[in-house]
Amino acid sequence: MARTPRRLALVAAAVLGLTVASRAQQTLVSAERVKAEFLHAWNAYKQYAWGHDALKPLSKTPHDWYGTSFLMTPVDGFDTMLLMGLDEEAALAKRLILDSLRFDKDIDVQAFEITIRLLAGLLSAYQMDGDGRFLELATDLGNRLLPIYNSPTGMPYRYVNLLTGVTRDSLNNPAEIGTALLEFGTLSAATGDQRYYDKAKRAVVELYKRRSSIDLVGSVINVETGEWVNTQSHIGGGIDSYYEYLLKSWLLFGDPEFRSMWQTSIAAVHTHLADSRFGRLWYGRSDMTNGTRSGTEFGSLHAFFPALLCLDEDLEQAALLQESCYAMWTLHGIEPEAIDYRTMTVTAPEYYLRPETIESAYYLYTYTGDRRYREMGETFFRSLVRHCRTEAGYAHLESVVTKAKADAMESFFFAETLKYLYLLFAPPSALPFDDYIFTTEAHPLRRNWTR
Ligand code: DMJ
Repeated sequence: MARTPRRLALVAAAVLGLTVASRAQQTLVSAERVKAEFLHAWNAYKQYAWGHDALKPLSKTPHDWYGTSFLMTPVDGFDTMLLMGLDEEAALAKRLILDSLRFDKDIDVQAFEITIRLLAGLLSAYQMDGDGRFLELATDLGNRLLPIYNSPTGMPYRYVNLLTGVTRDSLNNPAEIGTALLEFGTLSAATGDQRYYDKAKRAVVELYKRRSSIDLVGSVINVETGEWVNTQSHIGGGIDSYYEYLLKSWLLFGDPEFRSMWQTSIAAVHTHLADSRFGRLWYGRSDMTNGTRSGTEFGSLHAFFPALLCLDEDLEQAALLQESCYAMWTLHGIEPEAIDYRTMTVTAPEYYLRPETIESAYYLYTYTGDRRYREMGETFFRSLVRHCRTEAGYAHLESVVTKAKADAMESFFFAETLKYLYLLFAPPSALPFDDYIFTTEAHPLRRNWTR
């Protein structure tokens, strides 16, 4: 039969239809497969570490950060279960949390980690589930954390005793100082008590005021004297989420001071930290005082930045940087903790089941619809299954070069890594992106939310 143009068009349409259909199927399967892997890890936690902070997946033993449990894994993982439609598992986790989570303990905790994992987890649980007991727990925790802000500058101490309110550690970093307002501000919105918002905001403003003349911040500052102790500037661990919360605080609360602080800061980051000398776009290390380049290390924690650039609607830069992150991931088949981008060699070989590159692929896919980012997601998923899966959950890697495993499974694997991977493959209706702002631990907080 002759192939008329119309027929050719029909054949093409049929082939295209098949391709699209099989792609849709693949996509569905991938979302379901992520969910199955979540269950694999969660069931292992249930079997070997129920009621504890986390599971050590190789020894199949529980781990508690402070010798007593704050239920890190169930609290961090709860909203992921809801998003995945794992309602029975979510109900089990909820009962455990409401029956046994208590904060009146004579223990010094690291405020940053407790805020991003527990306070954020409880607040998103409250918003998504609606049970007021989540808010009671969040309020109790927020009150116990507040003494961290009682420093002469208003910038927080790193540790606080949950029972006595005694604080310690006056040397702090921008990430730990500036990553609380999404949580504390949401607590203010939920309780009507403005103190949480005001104290967390003041800490950020005080830090921002101490930026250098070229608008950069350093790595370590003394919260009692306000003096910088380390002037190295970068966007990696220890500074990363300070930038993240400048932009997200503007987007979540509409407070114009944050828009202005973000715009000034991101301009300086692009000017003094971006580095395209070695064939790709990277963000390196410079001295905050004069912008002198002092290092070419880029790590897994830097890889949140393409996501942030998407939120800033800088898609071109985001896409370029994501390609660099992908090159880092594929260097040894799974992402190292850090590389030197000048030589493309590994400087820190561990993989801690981190989410940041996956988070950025999810944002880029959401903003562009480009299949490239789902393909990246397939690589990430396959690497995780191949190198980190164990009989009892997923394990960190001691080295991405040797692939030797380490006996840990961080709660952010449940809160972030698997959530972003799932959302990358799930239909957009799984979580209407424009209605939420994700905290740094991937807990979705509702925009325009009122009690
Ligand atoms: C998480 O606890 C948070 O994303 C934090 O901001 C830094 N990174 C870890 C996961 O890698």
